[in-house]
Amino acid sequence: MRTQVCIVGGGPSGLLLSQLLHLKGIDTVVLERQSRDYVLGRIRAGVLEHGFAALMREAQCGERMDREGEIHEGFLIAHGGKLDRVDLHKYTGGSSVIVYGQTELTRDLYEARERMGGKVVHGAEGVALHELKSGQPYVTYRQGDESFRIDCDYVVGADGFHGVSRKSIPRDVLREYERVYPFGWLGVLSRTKPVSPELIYAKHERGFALCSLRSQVLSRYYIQVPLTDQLEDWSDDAFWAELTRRLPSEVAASLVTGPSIEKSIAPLRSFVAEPMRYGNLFLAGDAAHIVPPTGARGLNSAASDIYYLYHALTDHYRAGDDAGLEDYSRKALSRVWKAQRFSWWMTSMLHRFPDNLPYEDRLQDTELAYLFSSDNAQAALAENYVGLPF
Ligand code: RFL
Ligand code: PHB
Repeated sequence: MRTQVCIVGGGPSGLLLSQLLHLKGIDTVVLERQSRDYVLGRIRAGVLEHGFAALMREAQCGERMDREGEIHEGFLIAHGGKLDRVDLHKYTGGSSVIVYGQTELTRDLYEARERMGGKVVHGAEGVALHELKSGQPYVTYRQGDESFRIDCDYVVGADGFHGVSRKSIPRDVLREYERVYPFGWLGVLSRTKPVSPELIYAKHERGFALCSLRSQVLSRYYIQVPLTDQLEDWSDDAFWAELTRRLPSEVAASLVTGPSIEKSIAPLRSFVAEPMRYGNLFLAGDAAHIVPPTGARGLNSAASDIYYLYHALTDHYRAGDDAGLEDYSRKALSRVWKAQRFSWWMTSMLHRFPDNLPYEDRLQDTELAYLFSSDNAQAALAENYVGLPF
């Protein structure tokens, strides 16, 4: 098989790039290890920046997002018995975020790829990248008993944190920066009315909690848990009881509980791999960087990579201009690090750190006290939360 751009990974990054390039007449093949149902079963992000939404529309995949997604002009932070609101709209000159689940967005991308005859291979096993430094890279994989080879101009590694693409870059070229947090998030999806029309991030002495949603009938809640906790340790009843303890009483009083539809534990990690290009391989999304979910930046950071890569590849194929490809890693990383900083800051401010000195606990409280006493501090939070420009 031959294609122009071989994309490893059929998550949101890979599918969005494939769809955007297709509309510019650039041929791609997407290789995904899992089945479509498996990918759609992973409950992840819920908050989208407008830059991401604009890219979905450009990819002709924004219709359902615009119909069913909710515009959120602010969110709440519960701390020290108070419930304060961050007014995104006021502090960003009228901007906001869109609440629309990653599952739905990925479904829209799959459907668009199918409608336009895009080639997405599921169940691609043993994907391996070859000759990345030569002008003739190729990718091999197995499907069942059969082996395949795809010759291409470029390989895009959009295969997430555990993918093979980043690992194909020699150790002496790649530099990795990492911070692993001493806790995870236990998440529950339930078919219940959300406790609040806007998201609530709650700092509590027992640990962080987040009240989020997918729609007015579908709620998504998280609580901070120790890394040693297992899913089996958490019955639905135990989850609701702990969430209730961590919310202000007036919020807890209106919490509607119900059976969990999905329950999972995600460890929290900050990670960046540099550079994001090696020869004819370009990394994008979680394959190159991970943030703790506290600032809702993960998927949005992936979107900015895709934006840069989409324009760089279009300039290459349409105008013979390689400036965008040459500058991709630098440009992408400059925005990636800002999302890292913001996610680290939100995480540090809102979680309970078991090894904190009492001094550090007081600083954490002071960070919040300062935030809600300063318009400038709230404006800084707001401009990062709605997304820095691409
Ligand atoms: P993905 O989604 O991990 O997709 C990568 C795909 O590659 C496939 N793959 C392979 N395919 C072929 N060969 C191989 N060797 C392969 N290895 C892997 C995988 O099966 C998979 O389908 O990466 P992508 O596309 O870069 O997308 C990134 C996002 O998924 C991620 O950043 C977000 O979900 C992070 N995130 C959030 N981001 C936000 O912007 N806003 C949020 O509100 C938000 N909430 C979250 C989150 C992530 C969470 N978890 C579980 C980590 C909440 C949570 C709980
Ligand atoms: C979610 O709805 O899954 C979600 C929302 C906001 C975050 C993280 C996750 O910061």
